[in-house]
Amino acid sequence: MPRSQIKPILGVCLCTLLALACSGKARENPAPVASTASEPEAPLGAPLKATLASAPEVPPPSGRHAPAKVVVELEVREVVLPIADGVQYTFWTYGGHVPGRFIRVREGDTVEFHLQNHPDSKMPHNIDLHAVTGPGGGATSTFTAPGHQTQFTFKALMSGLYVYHCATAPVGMHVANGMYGLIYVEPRQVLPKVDREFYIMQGDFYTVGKYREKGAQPFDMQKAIEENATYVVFNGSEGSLVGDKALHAKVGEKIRIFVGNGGPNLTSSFHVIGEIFDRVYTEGGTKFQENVQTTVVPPGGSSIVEFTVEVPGTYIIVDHSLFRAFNKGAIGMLKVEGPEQKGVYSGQEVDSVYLSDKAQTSNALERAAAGLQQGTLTKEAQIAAGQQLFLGTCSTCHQPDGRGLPNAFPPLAKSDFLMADKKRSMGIVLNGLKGKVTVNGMEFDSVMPPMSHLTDDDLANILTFVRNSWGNSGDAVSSKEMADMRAGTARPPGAGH
Ligand code: HEC
Ligand SMILES: [Cu+2]
Repeated sequence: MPRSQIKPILGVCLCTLLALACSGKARENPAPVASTASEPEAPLGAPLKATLASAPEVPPPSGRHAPAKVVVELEVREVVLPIADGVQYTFWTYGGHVPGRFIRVREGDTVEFHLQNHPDSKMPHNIDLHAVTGPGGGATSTFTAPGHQTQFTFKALMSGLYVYHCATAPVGMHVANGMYGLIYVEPRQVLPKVDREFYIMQGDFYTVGKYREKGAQPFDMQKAIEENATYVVFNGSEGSLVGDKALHAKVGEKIRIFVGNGGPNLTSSFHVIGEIFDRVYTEGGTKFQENVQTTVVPPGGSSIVEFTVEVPGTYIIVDHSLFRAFNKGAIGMLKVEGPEQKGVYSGQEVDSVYLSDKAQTSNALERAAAGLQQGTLTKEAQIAAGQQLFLGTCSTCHQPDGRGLPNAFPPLAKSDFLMADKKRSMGIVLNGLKGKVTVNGMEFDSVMPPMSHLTDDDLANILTFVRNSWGNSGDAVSSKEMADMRAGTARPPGAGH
């Protein structure tokens, strides 16, 4: 806040203190509040307990026309949760999930904040709320050891959508483990009512294993320092807003999304494919911009976007830095139901290939991952997982039915070339292929890019699927075989790993 506004408040506080000391009459004469307040200060009344919400839910509007005393209780928990199918990560959370619970108060409220650190925690934590005016945003008052709780009180002087986060050293690591959330301070003049409000917060994560490498994945400090994210996701995990967990709305409804970015490193280019934001309260502040395609949300920053859904269908929510969306997890979905609006949009439904394997929450992938971990992986489970992965990875070129496209992409269905040499096919997916090949009597002279960014088990599952579909029949390819192949061949220039 501008200095010029802080001073008068400090002045008022000082006067109040003096008045208290001299007359003891402060109770009957509540201090006139701050120059920022356009309404007269009403008595706060009995304290209210804040209702918090877990993403993608947002707590209901306060509905109040006067400030109140609001009590917020937030519990820090260190929990193991999936960050992707079959990949576990130890998140440090405000309330058990990433992002932290959504807090909603009103401008002028006095917030009594309680931070609890669960006894099972291994680390001390604190909280810095960007909505707080005061040193550390609360961090200096809330250093909380495991099994302890702390308390401080602040006045929500400024309306807006604010990030809160942990500020315990190493701060970057606490934030990288998921310690962030949003607090919305409603303006005195509330925003117009909408049909649905959602909470989406982006974050980047750094694991020792590569993207989708199965099992428990520890935090990688060096990757975090280099800002080389393994995952970039909405609401704490890949797939948190996809398939069964997609957001829902009806044609004609007005949607408001409270967007946050916990970072710690990457600035989000928040975009909803096929929509234009009617209004964007840039950086979560009071002014709005209209007719916006993509809004920038920096780490430790926010944005409030509003739009009306005119046409039914599935809208894909992305960070428009697209490799993050398609190769690191930053994809969500908004499913809109209702009558067609051919005048606005006539056309095909969303292309499932484009959505790739993210279109469904994938039990097949989970089952295969669990099987691999427990040593019980069957060929059938590999085929099921491989089918899903094939749709996301290979089918754009080789086609969903494996028949390829003449003169462009060779067939995998009944491919004599594929089935003649298992090892060669493993080498092709890992390292790509270029030059003349003859498949089923047809000649191809093109380039297939290396697929080495995929994990060994994903590649093994895909090949097992391909080698046992569309009339092909062969043995399974194991993740071990793929690993040996990877270790035994130099990566060509441009390949991922
Ligand atoms: C960007 C397009 C593209 C993608 C994606 C792609 N391929 Fe290919 N693939 C090709 C092309 C082109 C060739 C032929 C290369 C040549 O002419 O030398 C090929 C050749 C092959 C061959 C050998 C020829 C045959 O038909 O038997 C196999 C096996 C194969 N691809 C499997 C896969 C698998 C499995 C995936 C997914 C992991 C995949 N490809 C992804 C374009 C692609
Ligand atoms: Cu912390």
